Amino acid sequence: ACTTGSQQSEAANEESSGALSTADLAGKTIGFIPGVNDPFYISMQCAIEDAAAEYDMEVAAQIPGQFEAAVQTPIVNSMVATKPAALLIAPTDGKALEPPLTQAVEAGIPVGLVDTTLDDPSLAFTSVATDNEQGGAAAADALAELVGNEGKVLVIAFKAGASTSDARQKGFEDQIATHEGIEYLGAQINDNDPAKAASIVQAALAANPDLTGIFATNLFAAQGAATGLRNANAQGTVKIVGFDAGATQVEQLERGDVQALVAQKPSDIGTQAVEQAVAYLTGGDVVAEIGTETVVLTADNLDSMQDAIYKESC
Ligand code: T6T
Repeated sequence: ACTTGSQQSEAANEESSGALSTADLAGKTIGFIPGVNDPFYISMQCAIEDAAAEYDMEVAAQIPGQFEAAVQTPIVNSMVATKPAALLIAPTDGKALEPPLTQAVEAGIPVGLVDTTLDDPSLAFTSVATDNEQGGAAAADALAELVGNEGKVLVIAFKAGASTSDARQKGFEDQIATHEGIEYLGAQINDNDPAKAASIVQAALAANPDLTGIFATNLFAAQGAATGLRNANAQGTVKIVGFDAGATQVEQLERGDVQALVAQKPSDIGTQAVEQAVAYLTGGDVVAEIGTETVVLTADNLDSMQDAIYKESC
């Protein structure tokens, strides 16, 4: 038989790297471990399942009950024991998840990072995420405009140590510093708990009657911040820019309790991560880092942006 040089080297490559053909992927499993059960990760999982189905692959999802490294770590360990062909995970802490994920890689399971990342992401074959710093900066500009460039503003950071929370906060802080009329009160952490975000907001408002704006760094922070303002009867007076676009947040936007939402594209993250996993497993070209877009939703553009709202189920 007559093979070309490049065909020969592809065949040799396959043997040495153990790469599969796309037909070999059928019946294999992609493990998925999101940060927690919420509409952002539900939307991502739906896209992962659709993309995996293109290759007749299965998806096994194990969902932490809380956005917590201590809850997620044993889930990683039990997922590793099932030996999926690849693992896609949103690590809830940039440091704490490194040891269990290193063990996964050592057990021969390729790891792709989705949404959040590690302080050192080099163990992963790909990292697919929103540009969270840029999203935080966009939130700062939107909030500055909403408050007419004056008064005090506050950040609700959903979780210290989670890359997305830290990057959104940093992007916001760097950018708000360029708006001279605004006094930045700093960030307070709500541990992904909407009730805690509500009480942070009520206490901040009591201490600072001239509070004009809040940046809430994720879905639960924004939901809780809006509830807090409503409890204090300050909805609409103090402006909120939130991250994410779950159904409850969108209702709050429609009601005027929230003025803008930075919506991520969780489906794009999921689809691209599966494409990279397939490339990795089949010996194709893998992209180490992929950034996905955000869009800003307001009451004015909401009608034309319905596709940006996250799913509650597939
Ligand atoms: O904001 C998203 C995600 O990007 C973040 O890492 C964790 O919180 C969400 O899932 C929203 O609840």
